[in-house]
Amino acid sequence: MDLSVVIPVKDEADNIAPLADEIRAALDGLVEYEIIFVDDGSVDGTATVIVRLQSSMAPIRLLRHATNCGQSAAIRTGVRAAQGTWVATLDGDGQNDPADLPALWHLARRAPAQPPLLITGYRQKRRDHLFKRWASRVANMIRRRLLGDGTPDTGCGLKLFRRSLFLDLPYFNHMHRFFPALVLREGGTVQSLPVNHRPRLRGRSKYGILDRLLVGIIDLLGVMWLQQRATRPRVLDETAGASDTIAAPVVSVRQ
Ligand SMILES: Nc1nc2c(ncn2[C@@H]2O[C@H](COP(=O)(O)OP(=O)(O)O)[C@@H](O)[C@H]2O)c(=O)[nH]1
Ligand SMILES: [Mg+2]
Repeated sequence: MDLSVVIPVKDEADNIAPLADEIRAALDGLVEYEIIFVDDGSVDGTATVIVRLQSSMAPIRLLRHATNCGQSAAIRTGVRAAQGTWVATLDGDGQNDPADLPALWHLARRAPAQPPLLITGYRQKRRDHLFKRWASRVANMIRRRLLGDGTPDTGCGLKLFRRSLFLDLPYFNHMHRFFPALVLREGGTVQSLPVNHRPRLRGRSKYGILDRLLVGIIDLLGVMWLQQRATRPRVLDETAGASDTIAAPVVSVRQ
């Protein structure tokens, strides 16, 4: 299968059906794909809505966490179960626009296998409250300066990458906000693509600004540590025996 669309959801019952419709409209006939909803301990009937949808609309899969474990854990569960060579992620609240998926897919298809590519959405016109937009801009600025990941918007839920790339990345809670830095650490490349962003029409935001900021500082320090400890050995051809010249391993200190 070409593509798995992984959508982490926590209490998004009213957003599931419209989102699935939009994904179908964007991808039907373009690519062989599946939709994987990862329900992360919702208590509003999200899973029931998805099961109902499965009977009328293929190919939708539902994975469930017994308790709420967070968005990164849900993405990881979805990616692990994905059958696609490529994985696209989307927020489950309808703020990302599935109509952007084809543009990401066309970019991915033209990309060489090496170095591995992460395509990440860039919400140039965010449709959130003023304070959230401001907090996000400041956080993005600090992160970009400290991590040197060259990415204007790491918080955008719309991303596309090879499944194998994700599985090579270190995992921790909230790691999905640091994809670009973690991909660069693996020797990959990151391309930002301007995408549409829409206001949340149904349901409520799950993240407070302050809690995100506080945990973000700890995560930032953790990712800086990961960058310092990165090594990327150039593995020599196994069949070459002792004949190949042994070169020093490539050590990446900072991107
Ligand atoms: N799996 C999982 N997804 C979550 C959790 N919290 C939020 N999400 C999902 O992450 C996406 C973005 O969350 P949202 O509340 O809209 O954050 P905001 O857009 O930054 O205000 C939505 O798809 C949510 O359903 C969580 O604890 N677990
Ligand atoms: Mg949202």
